[in-house]
Amino acid sequence: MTYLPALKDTDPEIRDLIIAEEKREWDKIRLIPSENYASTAVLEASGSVLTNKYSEGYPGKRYYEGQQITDIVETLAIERAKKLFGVEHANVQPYSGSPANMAVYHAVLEPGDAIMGLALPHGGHLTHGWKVNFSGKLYRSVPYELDPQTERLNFDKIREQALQVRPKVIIAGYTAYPRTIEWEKFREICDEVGAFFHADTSHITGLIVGGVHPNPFPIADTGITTTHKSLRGPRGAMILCKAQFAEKVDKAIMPGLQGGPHNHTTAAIAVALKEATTPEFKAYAKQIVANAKALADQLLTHGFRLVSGGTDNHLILFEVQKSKGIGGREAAKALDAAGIVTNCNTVPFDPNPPFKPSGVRIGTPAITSRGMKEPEMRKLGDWMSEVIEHADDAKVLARIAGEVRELCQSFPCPGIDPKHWA
Ligand code: DSN
Repeated sequence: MTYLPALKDTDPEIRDLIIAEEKREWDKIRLIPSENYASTAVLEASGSVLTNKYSEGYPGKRYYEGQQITDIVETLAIERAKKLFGVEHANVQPYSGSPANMAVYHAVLEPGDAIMGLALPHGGHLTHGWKVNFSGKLYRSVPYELDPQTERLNFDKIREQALQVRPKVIIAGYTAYPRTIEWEKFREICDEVGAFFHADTSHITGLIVGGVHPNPFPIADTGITTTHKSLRGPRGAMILCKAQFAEKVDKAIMPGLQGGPHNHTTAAIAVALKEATTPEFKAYAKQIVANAKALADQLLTHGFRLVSGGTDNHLILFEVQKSKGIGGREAAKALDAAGIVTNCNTVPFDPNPPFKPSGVRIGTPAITSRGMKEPEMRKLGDWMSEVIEHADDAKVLARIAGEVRELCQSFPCPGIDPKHWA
């Protein structure tokens, strides 16, 4: 039977590109820590007719008629999110993580209020107050930094800064921090200075619901998560918060910031949340961390300098400029040529700018979804070392790309079936 038959008729160019992307995702080892493989069930919901319906408002309180089905879909997603996180309120409508953060700030802040998030070059996010982002322009952002010695959060320093700045909100949750986040320490500081506590768990949500990282709820006042990273759902986001913020948060999303929710995404989020309650998902979350530790150990044996010395979660950040004599961007390009997909990244106190950083960021959510385990991590560490040592040698890179492709054939990707390509 023909794969994607309607597309074959209507737009064979796009069909070919979708198949080419499926092949790329199948043949390469994908280590970008914010990426994953959505399941076939998530893809089916995401590609459904729910995309046809407008639903401004919330279940039971919509502006358009015809919500008999969408109300049930959204309620299912909300109830599953509340139960999984143990949180009083969930809004599943944000289009992605950035608008989710924006909506929370709209809900609890006024323009000019002081906010404290981790500085972007230390592993924060653009929307946590970075100067070129709306969050750094609209609010008085005073970012905190990591400790220069340990490259970890230094709660004495964060407390000292918070006592001076008196922020209205403190934000925790990161894009390049390989260590466990101690939510309760942020709570103590927030209580002392009278700040709201906002948690952005986007990267580690799969680990939290899988039971291998502490849950910020109900410690945090508000939180957001994207749904497509370690949670393995569709591209989207949710806001999770205490009941006292529910009305303000809902109003900030609609009508404050967005129009109609993407119902096909809401359905796919509901599916991902259901998948995340299974024993298989718990085992998956545990293996993500075990794989990251095994890969970190192997990189250490090859003399890599890992930021903070290792990892507790899904993510590893390593320095290459000083320790290996190659820029982060050049290293990431060489790895990609060898079939290992990563991204260059700043390291804390990086002397170089974000577009030419000194480090490389990797993570294990996607390769763990393929069933790779510790033996594959050791092989991967060896390959990565060889690539970095021979980054200019096209023959070495091509040979490793072939070996990577061969290994990948034994580890199927959720949501992709090579039989379709015949
Ligand atoms: N772009 C995401 C990441 O790669 O971490 C953060 O939004």
